[in-house]
Amino acid sequence: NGQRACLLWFTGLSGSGKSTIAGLVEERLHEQRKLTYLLDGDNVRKGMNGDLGFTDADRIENIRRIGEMSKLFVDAGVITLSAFISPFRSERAAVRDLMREGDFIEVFVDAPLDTCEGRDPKGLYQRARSGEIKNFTGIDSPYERPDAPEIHVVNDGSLSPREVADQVVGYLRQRQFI
Ligand code: GGZ
Repeated sequence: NGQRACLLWFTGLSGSGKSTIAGLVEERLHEQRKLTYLLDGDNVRKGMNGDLGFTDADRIENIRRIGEMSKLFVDAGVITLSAFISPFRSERAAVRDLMREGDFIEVFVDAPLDTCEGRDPKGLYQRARSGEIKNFTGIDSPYERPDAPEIHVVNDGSLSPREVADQVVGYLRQRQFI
């Protein structure tokens, strides 16, 4: 299709808005007739990675497989948006190393833990606080903030999700991906 493909890798806490922002970026890309695919927990953890849970080892394997899968999509010329907590720097770096220089765009969706916990759309933080869910990111499992993401957006409620998504779109324009 002649388009320049890349991998937009959204990382952040549960409830930070990764999937929402990625979905809104995708809408903008579709307006430009771009071919895209959004990978997130809803379509990956239920299927391909249905055998994995949330221990450190399982998260590492989750991200490894998603990285490989994302690379295949990018090879096929698809602008790929992957939205996973991906809490560990080393695993994000490993995905970056799979990709050609410049094709990996790390998007840090930054929202304070308090804000994410306040949103708690699935009630998971509450269950983590009560001890019903173990190894919950931000509660009893670590999140390593990116040191040098290509894009750092703050999604703490001060901007609308649309405005945050358009910051990502602005980067893609500036870099002439779109
Ligand atoms: C973190 C968990 C957990 C634990 C279930 N820790 O906000 P959500 O619900 O819809 O998205 C979260 C999703 C995280 O899966 P990822 O594949 O993105 O994680 S990782 O990159 O770390 O492998 C959350 C839900 O699964 N969830 N249990 N213990 N999030």
